[in-house]
Amino acid sequence: MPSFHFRQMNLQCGTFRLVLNRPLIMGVVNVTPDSFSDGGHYHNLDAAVAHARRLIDEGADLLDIGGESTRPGAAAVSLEEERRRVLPVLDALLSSGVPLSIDTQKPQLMREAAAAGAAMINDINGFEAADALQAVSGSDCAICIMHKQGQPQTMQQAPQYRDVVAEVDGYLRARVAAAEAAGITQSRIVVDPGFGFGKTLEHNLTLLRALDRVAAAGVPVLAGLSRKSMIGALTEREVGHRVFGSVAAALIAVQRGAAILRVHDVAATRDALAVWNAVESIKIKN
Ligand code: HH2
Repeated sequence: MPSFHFRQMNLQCGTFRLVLNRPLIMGVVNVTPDSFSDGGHYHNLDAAVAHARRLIDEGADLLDIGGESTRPGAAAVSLEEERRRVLPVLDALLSSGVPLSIDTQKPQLMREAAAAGAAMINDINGFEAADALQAVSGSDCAICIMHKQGQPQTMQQAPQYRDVVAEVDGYLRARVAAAEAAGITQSRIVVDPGFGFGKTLEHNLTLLRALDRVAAAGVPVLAGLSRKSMIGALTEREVGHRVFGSVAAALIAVQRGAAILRVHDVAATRDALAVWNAVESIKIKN
């Protein structure tokens, strides 16, 4: 197994400095009525905060709070509504001791979240909106740059690549360069191939198998495979029954260099990583 250079990396993440000498778990907190994985479960403040605290107890190293579903066909959410969903949850969790990421495509909300204490901004749109990079460059937030092809409403209709790994890797490298040009140092940047975002099952599997090529860009890689339709297609399970398949995919991702796993099932992922970490750190006598 190759030894990945993420082991020597640190990530500046707001006031936190994360040492990436083991894979980290990012727990998903969807404050939405319609997310594909858990829509409606944690839609109000109390339920979202209680869920977030449970994920921390289960071993989440950081949390990703989102107020707009990105599943194909999801309704667009206004800035006002997304702000109303997300910022109170962020505020309530500021003292929780873990870095808080905000999952948004809206530059104005990025700005407000950074000012309110977010440690990371996660943008499935790769910070392509006008002003998105500027919205975060003056802060100390980390950024997660994700690849997608097309727009969420239609992205799964006919995704096409000549070479999915080269194209995703090339896109992410170009966006890292754009972020650096906007004043964001590499020590604040994470990249994500965007599993399920404008990709067929074959594209997703090819990317997962070759994730180390994306990791070779030298920036930590975040992988979001949890409960996704690729896991459903492979296991023939409904979304609430994809934990085993998701954990298998998460382990494959860390073996191929993922530094951060974005997951719904924190406890299960934590146990799997405990086994993986023990095997990785055992000293072999010869
Ligand atoms: N996946 C989802 C949302 N945000 N961000 C990153 N960086 N990577 C991902 O793979 C990713 C993401 C979709 O999952 P979920 O939040 O559970 O669903 P929904 O978008 O329906 O809220």
